[in-house]
Amino acid sequence: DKKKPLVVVTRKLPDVIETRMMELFDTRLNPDDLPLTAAQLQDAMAIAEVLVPTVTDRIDRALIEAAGPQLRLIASFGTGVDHIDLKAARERGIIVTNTPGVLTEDTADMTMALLLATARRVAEGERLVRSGQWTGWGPTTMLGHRISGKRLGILGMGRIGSALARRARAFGMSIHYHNRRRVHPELEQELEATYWSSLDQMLARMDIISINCPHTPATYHLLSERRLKLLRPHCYIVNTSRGEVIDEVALTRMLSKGEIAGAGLDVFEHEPAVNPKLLRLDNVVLLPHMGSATIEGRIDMGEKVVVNIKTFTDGHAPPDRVLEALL
Ligand code: 8YV
Repeated sequence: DKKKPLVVVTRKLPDVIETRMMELFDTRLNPDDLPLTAAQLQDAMAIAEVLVPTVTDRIDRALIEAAGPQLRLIASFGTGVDHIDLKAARERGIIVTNTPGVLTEDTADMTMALLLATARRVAEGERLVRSGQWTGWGPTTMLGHRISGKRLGILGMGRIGSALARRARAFGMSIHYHNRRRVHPELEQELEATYWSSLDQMLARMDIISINCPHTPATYHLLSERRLKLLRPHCYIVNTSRGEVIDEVALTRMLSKGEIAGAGLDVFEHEPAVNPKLLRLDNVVLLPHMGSATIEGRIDMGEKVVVNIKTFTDGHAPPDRVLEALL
């Protein structure tokens, strides 16, 4: 009987997943639902053959270089891999996997929820009722903006971007997108999506912008101050990707000056810290990184992690290997 691989899991995962991991592997769980400190992460990487981190674990070059030689696989619980230094991992011969596909629909749903909440002032209205300050219906009170007939500009037309486009079509929006590569003509046709090779030109013509690209060195502050200034003042921004894709300081300043109409943000540049100036604005909807937070999604993600570990430790190529070049 082959020795079971030592798997260290950094966060509390759904019970069914933890049970499955305990059956299959020599698994060390983290019973406290608290992120590990860098020192604890380093200890974990000194003994683990497989590490299962999440977005809250910053696995930088120093940690990877300090890892024990037995560490062969980082099977991340999540799709975004910007918390892992992929280059350092490759140099050390460590394989990285993620969990793509299973959180596409949930994240697209949450993007739509944020888009509606922002344009139709859902959170603001809810705050008004709860505050006891609501004095009754008025023909000109709590007016938001209609979303049907509006132009949605999707930055990053991958799985989540396409799922968002399908939903937005059903809400009567017209779909525009910018991507490094134009998508397959069949997909473009299905989504009735207009491709903009120039991000700047697209930004200047949209009513709502949604960020759906990964955070990579190439997309860091892709919405820079200069680009944010291209937006028309009635434009809304929705972000369920990563905070780092937008210059949050510039965004906050422009939102407070009314140079951008509003923003729905599920992610922030320095999570879990949120710019205190954002907290004071009424034209923003702020969520605690819950785009993929469904019970079903978390179990699906866990199952993907299990399959990646099992396949790899059985000596085969894991299905969700992350290749830097494809990011
Ligand atoms: C998860 C996410 O909450 O998958 C991602 O990239 O941002 C979220 O779905 C998180 O990554 C879990 O590690």
